[in-house]
This record gives sequence, structure tokens and C-alpha cells, in this order.
Amino acid sequence: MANDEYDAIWFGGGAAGRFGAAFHKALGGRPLIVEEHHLGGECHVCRCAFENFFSDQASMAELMRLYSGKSWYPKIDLSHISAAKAAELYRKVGQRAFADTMKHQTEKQLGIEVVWGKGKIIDKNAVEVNGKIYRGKNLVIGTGSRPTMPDIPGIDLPGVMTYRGHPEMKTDPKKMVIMGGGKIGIGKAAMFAPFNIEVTVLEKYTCLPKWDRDIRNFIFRDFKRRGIKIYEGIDVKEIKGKEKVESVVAKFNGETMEFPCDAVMVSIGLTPNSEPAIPLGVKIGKGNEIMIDEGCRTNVPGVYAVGDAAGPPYFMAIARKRGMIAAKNIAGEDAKMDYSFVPDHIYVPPLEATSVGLTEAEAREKYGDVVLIQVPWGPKPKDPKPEEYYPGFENQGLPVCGRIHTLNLLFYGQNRNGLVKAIVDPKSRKYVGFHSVGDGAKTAFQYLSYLLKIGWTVDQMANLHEVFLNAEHFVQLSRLVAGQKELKGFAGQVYSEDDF
Ligand code: COM
Repeated sequence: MANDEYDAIWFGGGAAGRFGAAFHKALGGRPLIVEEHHLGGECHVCRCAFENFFSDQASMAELMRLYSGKSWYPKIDLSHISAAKAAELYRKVGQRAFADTMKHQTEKQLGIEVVWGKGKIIDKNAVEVNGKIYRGKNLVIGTGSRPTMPDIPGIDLPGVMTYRGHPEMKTDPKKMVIMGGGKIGIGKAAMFAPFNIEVTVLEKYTCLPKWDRDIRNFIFRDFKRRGIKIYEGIDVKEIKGKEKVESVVAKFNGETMEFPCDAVMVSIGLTPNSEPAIPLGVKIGKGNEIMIDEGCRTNVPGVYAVGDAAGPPYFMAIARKRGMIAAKNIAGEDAKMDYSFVPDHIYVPPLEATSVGLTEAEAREKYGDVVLIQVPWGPKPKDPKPEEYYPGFENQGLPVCGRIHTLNLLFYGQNRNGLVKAIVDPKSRKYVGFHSVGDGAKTAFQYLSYLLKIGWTVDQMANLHEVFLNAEHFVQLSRLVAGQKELKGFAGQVYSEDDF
């Protein structure tokens, strides 16, 4: 029997299980992945990879509309624009391409054993798949999460979907209500609107509550200009319709409001898929998550939980790193998760927003006075003129450059090409937060999060080599002020609250 025993059975081959098993094997262990559908979990089906693809499609649509017939651009006929067609392309090509690549990389390139089929956990050392029992010294649960669904009438009506249904869409809605203004909901709003879909976001509390005020304001100001409606403090009571969705009914300021629509996107949160682990006696938290310690261990010796199944933060890097930490501990190390300085990111096509560390408000609370290194700053011109130099242009600050179109966004007078903001504690001269809305800055944030962690200073930043023009500008902007004995930075409020 000993030869048949794996060092660990990785129950679920999503981001956490796949990376964990790979790390485990690299450390000299013998892992087995049990996977029912495809390796890589929901990422390439309907989450990260799909959103990357779809937000590119939405950016194209939005930019075509913006440039059509202007300057040297031809008039572009947008009457056949279709979100459903974009989704179809991904379904037919993208999902398969990613699934095959994940399989090839895992099984062929890395040589990891995978048993395909629906697994049943027998006990902490045995999993049954297709009638066969597989034995392991350890068990790692990586069963992911699912969309949280509100218990309201009409939730099962055709036309109600979640992020899972997005790549499955076959027709183009005309009016969509998005329930929930968190990261998923706000991203979806920005992705659907360019396809001639009238989008309304209904958020029970506050949209993007954890984001820096200036970044939120930038996004919502842009939404307003694009006709995307946002209601905060609104409570959805019912989804109405006979055969399919026809409207959403909600309470707002004590009044009942009805929003006609032919599609509803539910994005009120995620629920961990902890159920398969319950018979093992693992502790389950209030949010349905499998409770783990810093080493991804559950309360049952030899049973670990990784990825979304272990609860927030729901972020690819955390899922994969939980897999890595579990692998190390199975291999006999004493490794711990580090949840500090985890970046956050949203696609808001044609731009993207990225953030790490403290917001300005949090930094002021912790450090008192803080220094802002930020562009653009100052009052924004109300009515920017396309293709013209206009008074107030200087208040755009430096243009934020990512990919080709970000300068275009500035020169077409849309006043929307981006915003970068670094927050510094003037006493220690250390950064405490970085925030950006622009294009292409997310790559830099992988490294900025590490620089924050090691206590990087303005003076050290000034010594880096920027590859100019770049999407985030933190190097050159820091160098402009780093000579000051008493750090002042670029100060200034970007938008006042009534700007959006
Ligand atoms: C990416 C999924 S599509 S994974 O994290 O590489 O497994």
C-alpha cells in the first residue's frame, strides 16, 4: 500500500491547488491533484483571464466610439457591436486554449499526476474518484468559491446572471442592472457599457469602500460622463418578470423604485465552497470559509485549505501563495502566509485601477500629516475640448502613459487619461501607499508592493531608472521632490465631491 500513498492529495486543481501541487513536487514530494473539470479553476473560464480578455474588448469598443470620425480616424460603424459575440469568441477559443495549456503545463511539463473526475472525500487520508480510492498522507482542500446569491424573489428568473454566466451570454441585453458595487460589479459595469448596454449599479452600502477617495472619484466621474448610473444606499427587494427579467425593485431613501431591465448581474460577494470538507470536522467560519492558521492548516491535523475555500482576500496571488505555503508545510517547513501589502486591481476599461498599501484617509489617521506625490492635481477643467489646447489643460498634470491610447484620451479632451498617487510619511520619507488609475500600471504594482514592505523611501526611488514614458510615473515624480530636506511633495485635492 505504501507505494500507492501520495504525500498529499490536492482536492481541486484551481490556482491554489495547481500551484501548491507544483511547489510540492518541486520540493521533492509526491502530490496528486483531483480535478473534476479543468486545471486553473475559474480563472480562465470566467474570472481573471476572461476578464482580462473581455475588458480588452470593451476598451476597443469604447475607444472606437471615442475616436470615430475624429482627427484622422475614419467613421466607425458601431451598430454591430456585440458583447455576446465577444463572449462567444472567448468561449470557443479562449476557454479551450487556456484549459489545454493548463493541462499540458501541469501534466506534461511539470509531470504532476492528475486524476480526472468528481472526487469524494472518504476521510482525511482517502479520496474516491471514479470508484477508485486514492490515499494521501495529507489532504489539501482547494475547492474555490461561488457567487453569493441574495434570497429575494425572482433571483432564478432567466436573465439573472453572475460572473459565471458572463462568458455564457448568447444575446446582448439593452438594459442591465448590476447588483453590488464592489470590485466585480464596478468592473462589469465598465465592461458592459461600451457595448451600447445601459448600465445601472445598485449598491446597498458604498461602492469600492476600501479604495482611495481620489481613485474612486476618478472612476465614478468617468462613469457619470459615460452614462453609467450608480445608486449607493439602495436595497434591492425583488427581481420582477414573467418569462424572464423585466425589472428590479428596490428601496431608496424610503421610496420604492423600479428599474426596467432585460438583464441582471448579481455581484454581491463570494461564498467559499467549504462543504466537501465539513465531514472531516474542519472548523467553518461565519462566511462559510474553512478556517486556517497562518500556515494554511485547518484544525484537523494533516488537512490544509487553500485559495478561496479558505476565505478572503479573494485574489489570485493569495490563492497561489496559500498553495505554496501549504506545500512547504507539508514538506516539513514552518511557512506562514504574509497578507501585508497585497495589491488590488480592477479593470475599468478603457483603463484599470490598481492600489497597494494605505489610502490617503488611512495614512492621515495613522501618520497625521502625509505627503502626496500625485498627478494630475488641482481643480479639473469642467468642459475639456477635444483636439484643442484649452485653458485648464495644465491641470491635467502629466499625462499618464500606458499603452498607446492613454495620451489619446488626454488629447481628445476626455479628461480621463489617469491619475497616479503615492502617499509618503514625511518623517521617515517612506511610502505608505500607491494608487493608480491608468493603463498598464499593474505590472509595476507587483514590485511596488514589495518596496512598500521593505520600507522603500523617496530617496531610494529617486535613484531607480525609469523607462520613460511609463504608466505610473512614481520614479520621476519622486525624484522631483526628493532633494527637499523637508519633504513637501505635490499636494492638492484632485476632485471635490460634487465633481461627480
Ligand atoms: C490561470 C490559472 S488561468 S492558474 O492559477 O495558473 O492555475
